[in-house]
Amino acid sequence: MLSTKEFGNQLKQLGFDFYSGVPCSFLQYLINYAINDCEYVMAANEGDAVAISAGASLGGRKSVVLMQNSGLTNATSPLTSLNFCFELPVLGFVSLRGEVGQKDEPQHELMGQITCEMLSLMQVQWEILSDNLTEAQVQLARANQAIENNKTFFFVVKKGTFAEEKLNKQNLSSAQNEIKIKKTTQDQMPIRTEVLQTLNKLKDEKTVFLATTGKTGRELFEVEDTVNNLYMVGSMGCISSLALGLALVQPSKNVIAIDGDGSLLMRMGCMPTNAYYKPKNLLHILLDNNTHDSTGGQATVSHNVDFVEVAASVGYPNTIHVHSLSELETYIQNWKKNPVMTFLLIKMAQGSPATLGRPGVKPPQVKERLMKFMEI
Ligand SMILES: Cc1ncc(C[n+]2csc(CCOP(=O)(O)OP(=O)(O)O)c2C)c(N)n1
Repeated sequence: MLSTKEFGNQLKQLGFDFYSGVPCSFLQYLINYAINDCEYVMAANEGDAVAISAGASLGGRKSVVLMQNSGLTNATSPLTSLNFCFELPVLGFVSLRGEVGQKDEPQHELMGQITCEMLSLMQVQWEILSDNLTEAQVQLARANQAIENNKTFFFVVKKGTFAEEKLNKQNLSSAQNEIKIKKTTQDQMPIRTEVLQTLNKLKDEKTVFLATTGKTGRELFEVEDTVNNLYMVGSMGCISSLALGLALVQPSKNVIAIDGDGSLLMRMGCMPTNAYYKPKNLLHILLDNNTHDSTGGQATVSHNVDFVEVAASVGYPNTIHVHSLSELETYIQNWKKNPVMTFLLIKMAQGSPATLGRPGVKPPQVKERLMKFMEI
């Protein structure tokens, strides 16, 4: 068995001290170590955990993600279209429930057979973690090398690998909404490009814009391609989790996540997590056009969702319905002066410029120049 403390300290010595994950009993003791001795973000699901860790990696931290192999299926979208695509590395630990030849529950049988194959298919380097500390240290050195070369690396963890590490009492803080401003008048209903033009005017030397999948990123690129922008081409639904990881590790930067209603609905479990950690330098803006506009304008169910109320009820400190572009500008300027984690909702009309291109700069370059902008 590995001494969890010694192994965790080895990880820490290599710089891995930021964790996000969802628990698995096989990883219980490593998670306990992370909660006790490191920064650990409790994600709602494994895909969010990967995106949160990727955000920390974008912010220059070596980050770890912990998950059960049943959750690897949830994490495939960010692993393949965020980490791979942007060369944003995370060090993963995935349990091997359902190991072939071992007795386990029926729901783990298939994942037990395909976990390693799935990692290989996703071009994630992986090794079965040894339960011998000397061997594990050698493996860690290889993993660290991969991370330093911007490649995600996963350890597959069998039952009984980690020795007991007690969980200290977790002191939970309570997330409380302070300001909630609901719709009070008609919405101006600008189109997306107009909203993005307004946001673009508000850029400065410490503000970064992370734009969700689809036309939001494409239009932001067209409005003006600048080094403070990231166009998250894939991993739909992960923008605010990516922003959370970044905001937590780069507290001196203003991090603005530009989300879409389809995207937020896809992974709404991120909202309580964002609210719980509530970095004051995180602004979550929702552009709600009640459609999947990027894929042809099919309706979403957002007309039935009171996002301002949802954000308030999960504990976003400020949550505001913005009726117009001028209100949007005012609230962002106020947030910059008095940062408090804020959710802004703006209702939008559907539609895009007739000739809309795609970002001409490749994701790894977008990442590199953004990191340079943040002086990482
Ligand atoms: C996991 C996943 N499912 C589906 C898609 C296809 N897709 C790309 S953008 C998009 C719509 C996004 O809708 P929304 O967030 O509301 O933004 P809008 O297009 O309205 O600006 C969809 C479904 C995808 N990229 N990834």
